[in-house]
Amino acid sequence: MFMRIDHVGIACHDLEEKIAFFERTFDLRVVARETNEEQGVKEAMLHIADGEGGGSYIQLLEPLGPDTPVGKFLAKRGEGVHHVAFGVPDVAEAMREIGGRGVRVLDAEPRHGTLGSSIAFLHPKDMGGVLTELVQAPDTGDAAP
Ligand code: CMX
Ligand code: CO
Repeated sequence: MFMRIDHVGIACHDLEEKIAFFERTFDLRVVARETNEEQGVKEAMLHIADGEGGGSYIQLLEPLGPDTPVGKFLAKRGEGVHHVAFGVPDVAEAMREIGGRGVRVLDAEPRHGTLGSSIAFLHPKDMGGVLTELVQAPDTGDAAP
């Protein structure tokens, strides 16, 4: 079901400062910057590698306000790893299958993620304390295998 690690999401107070740190320290490159009002974040994706099912990234997240998932996380825990995101071939199917195994799926329907992806979250309390995201890469128009 999980094809790869799509990204690791890291919560930070200052997106530009954290981007500069990752660029100069790890030679990573920003491939997308977006504001996602629905998720309450300003974010950047830094490219790590390409694989068969799609790329893998570090996602840096700055909250749009204190009353957002990342804003609340920062207030409670400070900066650090916020979630792990797995690439799946079909997010709606993965939500159904995993939900049917007793894990709370936080989204009723897939939502819009970075770079045209479709995403959904699994409750950290049902995932060993790790907020977990499912990511279906955007349809590139290529024939599905
Ligand atoms: N990782 C692990 N545990 C987390 C967590 C996280 N990121 N966020 C919250 N928790 C824990 C809290 O520590 C708390 O545990 P305790 O009760 O033991 O203290 C519990 O979950 C409830 O936390 P809360 O602060 O009361 O927060 P809420 O219940 O209001 O919300 C969550 C938690 C996971 C349901 C909410 O953050 C959510 O819906 N997240 C999904 C959306 C999201 O995170 N979007 C931003 C990223 C967007 C992207 O990747 O594109
Ligand atoms: Co994410």
